[in-house]
Amino acid sequence: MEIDVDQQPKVALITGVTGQDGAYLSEFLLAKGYVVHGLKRRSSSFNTGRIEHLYQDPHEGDPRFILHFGDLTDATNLIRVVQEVQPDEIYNLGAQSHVQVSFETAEYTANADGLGTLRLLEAIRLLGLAGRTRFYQASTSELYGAVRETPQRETTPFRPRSPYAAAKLYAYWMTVNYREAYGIHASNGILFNHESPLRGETFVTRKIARAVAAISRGRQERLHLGNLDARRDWGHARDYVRGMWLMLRRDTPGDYVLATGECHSVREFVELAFREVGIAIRWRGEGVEERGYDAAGRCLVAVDPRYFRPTEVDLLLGAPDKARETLGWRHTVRFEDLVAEMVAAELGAFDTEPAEVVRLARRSNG
Ligand code: NDP
Ligand code: GDR
Repeated sequence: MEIDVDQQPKVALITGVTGQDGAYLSEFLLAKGYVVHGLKRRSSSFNTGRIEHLYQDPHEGDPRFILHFGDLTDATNLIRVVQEVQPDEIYNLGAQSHVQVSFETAEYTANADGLGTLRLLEAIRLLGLAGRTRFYQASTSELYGAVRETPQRETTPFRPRSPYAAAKLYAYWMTVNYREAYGIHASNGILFNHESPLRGETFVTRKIARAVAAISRGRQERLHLGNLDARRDWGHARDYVRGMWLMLRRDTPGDYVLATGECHSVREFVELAFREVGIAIRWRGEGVEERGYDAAGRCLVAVDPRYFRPTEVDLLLGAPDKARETLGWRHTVRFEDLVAEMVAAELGAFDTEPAEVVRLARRSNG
C-alpha cells in the first residue's frame, strides 16, 4: 500500500543519479512531490543524457531537481553535500556497476562501491542525522554469486564471485552495522538484474537489443557475446525503483530481495530479441565455436571468449516473497515485454538518429 508524502515536500539525495536507476528513481520521486538532489560526477563528456528531461533552470523559480558535483571516493565532498541538502532520504545508487570491469579495476571498485557506502553512512552519523535521514543501499543479487541454492532469498548465505560483488558485500554489512550500532534507518535492497531502454550499453540485455536493431537495419553484421548459458532473473528498472521507495516507507528498516521469481538464459534473450524483428535464430556448434544463424544461413551471433569472466555467476533466481508480503511490492513487467520494449526503443533510435551517429555508436559496442 503506497503512502502519500506529507504536505511539506520530502527531500531525497540520490547518488548515481545519472545512471539507469537514478533516472527512473528521480522521475518517480518528483512525481511523488519530492525535492530531489542528485550527485553527479564531473565528466569531460556529456553524462546527463538520462536525466536531461528532468533538468530545471535554477534561474527560474524554485527548482525541485538539483544536481551537485561529487564522487563517492571523496569523503569531504559527501559530508558537505549531505550537510547542505539535509535529506530525509538518501538512495545510494552510485557505483562502478559493471561486474566484468571490476576484475580490471578491483581497487577502484572497492573504493567507490564499498568505502563509498561507508563514507555516506559516516556522513549521516557525523552530521547528527542518524535519527532523521533514511538510507537505501543498492545491494545486489551478485552477493549470492556461487551459491547453488535456488531461489535465493534474504536468508540465503552470500558467496561473492567478483571484486564488484565483494565490494558490495562490504557495503551490505556496513549498512546492517550502522543500522544496529547507531539506529540509522538503513535498508538493503538485494536487487536482481533489472533492465530498460536506459540500461548501460555494455550490459548484456542492452547490448543484444542494440545489436538486433542494428542487424535488422543492415547496419551491423554480427553480435559477439560471452557466456550464452548464464541465467538471470531479469525485471524492469521502473518496477524496482518503486520497491526502493517502499523500503524506506516502513517504520523499521530491513533487507529485501526484489526479483521476478523467473529466470532466463542469455541465449533465450537473444532468441526473443531477434524474434521481435522477425528473425528466427538457429544455433550450431558448441562452446566457443557456437554460432547463431538466420534462415538464410547468415551468421548473426558468435561467441567471443573476451567476454568470459575469470569467475562467472551461472544462475541467479530470486524469491521476492518478503517484499511481496511486507511491502506489497511485485513486478509488473513480464520478461517477454521487457525484451520487446528494449528492442523497440533501439529501433526507434534508428529512426531519430543521424546515420553517422548510429555508425559510431555501433563501433563502441562493448
Ligand atoms: P549504472 O551503471 O547505470 O549507474 C551507476 C551510477 O553511479 C552512474 O550515475 C555513475 O555515474 C555513478 N557512479 C559511478 N562511480 C561513481 C563514483 N565514484 N562516485 C559517484 N557516482 C558514481 O547502474 P544502475 O543504475 O544499473 O544501478 C544502480 C545501482 O544499483 C548500482 O549501485 C548497481 O551496482 C546496483 N545494482 C544494479 C542492478 C541492475 O540490475 N541494474 C541490480 C542490483 C544492484 P556516471 O554516469 O558518471 O558514470
Ligand atoms: P551482470 O550483468 O553481470 O549480471 O551484472 P551483465 O548484463 O553484464 O551480464 C549478465 C550475464 O550475461 C553474460 N554475458 C555478457 N555480459 C556482458 N556484459 N556482455 C556480453 O557480451 C556478455 N555475454 C554474456 C555475463 O557473463 C553474465 O553472466 C548486472 C549489473 O547491473 C550489476 O551492477 C548488478 O549488481 C547485477 O546485474 C545484479
